[in-house]
Amino acid sequence: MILARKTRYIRIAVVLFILLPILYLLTTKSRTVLNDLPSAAHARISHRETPKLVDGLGNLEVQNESVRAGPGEEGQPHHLRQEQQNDADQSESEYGMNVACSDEISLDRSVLDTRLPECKHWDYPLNLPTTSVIIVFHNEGWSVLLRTVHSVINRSPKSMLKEILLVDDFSDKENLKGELETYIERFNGKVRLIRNVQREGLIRTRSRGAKEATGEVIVFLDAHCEVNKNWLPPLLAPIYRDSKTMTVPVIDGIDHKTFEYRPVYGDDRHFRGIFEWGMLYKENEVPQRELNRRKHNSEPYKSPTHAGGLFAINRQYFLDLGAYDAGLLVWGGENFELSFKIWQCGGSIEWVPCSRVGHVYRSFMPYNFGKLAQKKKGPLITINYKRVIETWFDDKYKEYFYTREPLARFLDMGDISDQLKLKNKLQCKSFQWYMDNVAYDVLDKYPELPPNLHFGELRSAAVVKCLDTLGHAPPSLMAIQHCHGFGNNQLIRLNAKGQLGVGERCIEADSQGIKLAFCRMGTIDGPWQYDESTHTLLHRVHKKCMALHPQTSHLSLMPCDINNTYQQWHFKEIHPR
Ligand code: UD2
Ligand code: MN
Repeated sequence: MILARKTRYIRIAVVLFILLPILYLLTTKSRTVLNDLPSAAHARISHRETPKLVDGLGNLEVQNESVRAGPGEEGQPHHLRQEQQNDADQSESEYGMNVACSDEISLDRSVLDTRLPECKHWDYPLNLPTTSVIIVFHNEGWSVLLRTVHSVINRSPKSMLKEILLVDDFSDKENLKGELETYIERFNGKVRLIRNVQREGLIRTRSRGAKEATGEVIVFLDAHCEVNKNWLPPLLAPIYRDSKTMTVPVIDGIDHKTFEYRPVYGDDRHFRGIFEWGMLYKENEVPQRELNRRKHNSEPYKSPTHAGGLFAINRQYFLDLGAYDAGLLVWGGENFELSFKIWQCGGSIEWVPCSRVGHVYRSFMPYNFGKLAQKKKGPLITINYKRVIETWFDDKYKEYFYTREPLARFLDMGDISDQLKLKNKLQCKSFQWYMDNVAYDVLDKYPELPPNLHFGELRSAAVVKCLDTLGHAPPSLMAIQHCHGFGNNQLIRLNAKGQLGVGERCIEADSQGIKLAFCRMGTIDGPWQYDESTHTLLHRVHKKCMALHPQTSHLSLMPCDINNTYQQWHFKEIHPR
């Protein structure tokens, strides 16, 4: 009897011994904070399992994040006092953003959670790959750069964040020199700093960062970002399942004057990266065909390209792709190079709605391109585009680029034989394959371009002056100016379907005069007809001709008079200088 009771006690003790730790684990799970995850050994979710949408909160959601008070918390705008206006103006002209405002906001401020509500309910694998976050910078504002660092430290799971690698692209601001080394000591080695010994530009600097990084995955961020809640696991999960997938967070806006953190899209619509034929980056609503492939609205979707700055990729895969083409200089086009390379050579790009990162879009570019640009003839960004399209486009598509950017034909792009060798070695697919299978929405928005009949300056026969946009944004009146021969705002194109334009903009006419306008989406034609013998420009709809007012220099449509020199125009081809 006594013995029986004793064994019952032992049994109860054994059951409790087993049950209590389980109970403990279950209750503490809801207290898990992002920075304090169970180690991989305890992970319930296996290696390459697909993330699951769960009823409760997802396994990596932070609960009860402490609420702080102070300027800019929750991503609210911060307004400086009237007497600080000078500091604000000064820093805006130095950095293209109000660093004086940023200086008053905590480096650890909270941001608005801009994710779809569903995003909180994903269970991600707990043993995702280790990550190096690479931040390249050139003369960035101190508090802006460091808030980027702090936000990554604060909002990334410790077990996944191997390091933050800061790569200084030869900044010359004093505080970014010795002081920065001292500051990052507080992160006990988690934040590493390396410096270029000469200016390399952001593209080469990123490639260097990738080589120096030690994480399995690398994530690039601009030096003026703030990552949002639980931003990292959703970026890593698709890469863990397929190391040839590159992932891109959705980029929210941080106001360059007030540092307000704003969601980029108000509702749950999704956009993806495309381009027009002059290689301007564009975003387009994700086609239904792509949306339908997914089960949940917060799941990643495929995208032809990306804006450039913010993305995650398996480090070895990036290096196997040759990192960025080392012939691309300073800024621009590297986003396309990497995108075409990935897609055409067997990888894929996914945008991840549940990963949000804020980025400060500056009012202007505060740095110049340094010595790297001086060595080059012609605009450096167009040279970059030319390298990219000459490597990755098929001939038919190259023509669209040269039709939109006629001067690019004459630019020296340097040697691309290494790029072509790589393309061959990796047995990459054609651009036509990419257009048919990946970027199938590009031609809907930007149809194939008819060839140009003329491009160059459009000179008046009456005065030695040229049509000029004055750099104004459309809609705006066109003007007449001294001909400078550099193209730019005076580079006018007329295509075989009567479209007169400057760059991606169109020249139209109404009762106010001759105007620069947005070309209607998807249109490649226009109302103009140039008469090669009389040199008049007829507007076929209004049945009048482009005319210059002899006294006011105003441009408008007038009843055609072929003998009036103020209605006669000559295209003069120009070559880049
Ligand atoms: C966009 C991208 C940017 C890059 C660029 C095209 C986003 C949000 N931003 O322009 O990442 O892809 O397009 O190349 O998608 N920097 C250097 N050395 C330089 C110049 C810049 O290290 O010579 C740094 C700079 O401090 C910043 C980063 O590179 O951290 C990107 O430069 P940006 O912010 O001027 O480029 P952005 O956002 O206008
Ligand atoms: Mn930027």
